[in-house]
Amino acid sequence: MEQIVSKGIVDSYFEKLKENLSVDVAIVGGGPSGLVASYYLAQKGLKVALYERKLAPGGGMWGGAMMFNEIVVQKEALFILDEFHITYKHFEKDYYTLDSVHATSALIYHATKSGVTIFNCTSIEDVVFQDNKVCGIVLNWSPVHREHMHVDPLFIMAKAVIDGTGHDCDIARTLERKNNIKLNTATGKVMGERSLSVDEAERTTVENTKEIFPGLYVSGMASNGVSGGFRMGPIFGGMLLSGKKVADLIAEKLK
Ligand code: 48F
Repeated sequence: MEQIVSKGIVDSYFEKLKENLSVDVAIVGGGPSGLVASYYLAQKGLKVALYERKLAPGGGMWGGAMMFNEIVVQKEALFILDEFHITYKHFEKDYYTLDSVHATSALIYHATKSGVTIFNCTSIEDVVFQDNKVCGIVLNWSPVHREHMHVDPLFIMAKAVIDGTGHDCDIARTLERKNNIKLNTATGKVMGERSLSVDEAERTTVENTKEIFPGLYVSGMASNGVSGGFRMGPIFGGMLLSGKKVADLIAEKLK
């Protein structure tokens, strides 16, 4: 019995890992924008793997605001909530509230159900850079990073990579720091996030969602971090719409 349990887990995990050594799209970060992007890409028949450094994907969505587990979404993004069968209620004007735990778990459930493979406890520390293009990611276990262990990583090849790492825009920063290149931003560099301005930030999150270097796209708060946009706090319509936009851009490119 003990051997069956261990063998079942080891065999099926390694099968999953081997199947995903090369993917169409590798998504770094399991926040709302990354999860929504993964779902729409998988729905279009693409092979998608999502890497999350924490135990649970969901990023900044579980906690609502100040741990009040409710979030706000505006009318424009309701079609995405409907697609994920998420329940919401009207609050005021064009704004709706929803339970953040219900919403986050629904994003994860429908992403995986549509064929996305999620690798949790996995940190992406670099990209594969060939012919002046991002063509994969460099990964290791999160505890290896946390303990500063001197252990070499492995690589996953991908036709497109999404930096969905939130406020840190970790992948874009690493790419810029290591390679003396120009990003597709106003300064050619990671411009850094600005202070809070909800309306402006919600709009620019979607506008700033784009390919910032051949092979590397940004979504969600990483888009604003890279292009110098504002932060917005616990309103999530922009994050969801950004995930949908980056999926559409990549699907069009890979067609
Ligand atoms: O920050 P996060 O939720 O990303 P998002 O999709 O959404 C932002 C909102 O949650 C919120 C906001 C409001 O509207 O401003 O912050 O832009 O999730 C990013 C995820 O990426 C993971 C991190 O643990 C988090 O779950 N992550 C960050 N760096 C890495 C990573 C990395 N190098 N490798 C793997 N995962």
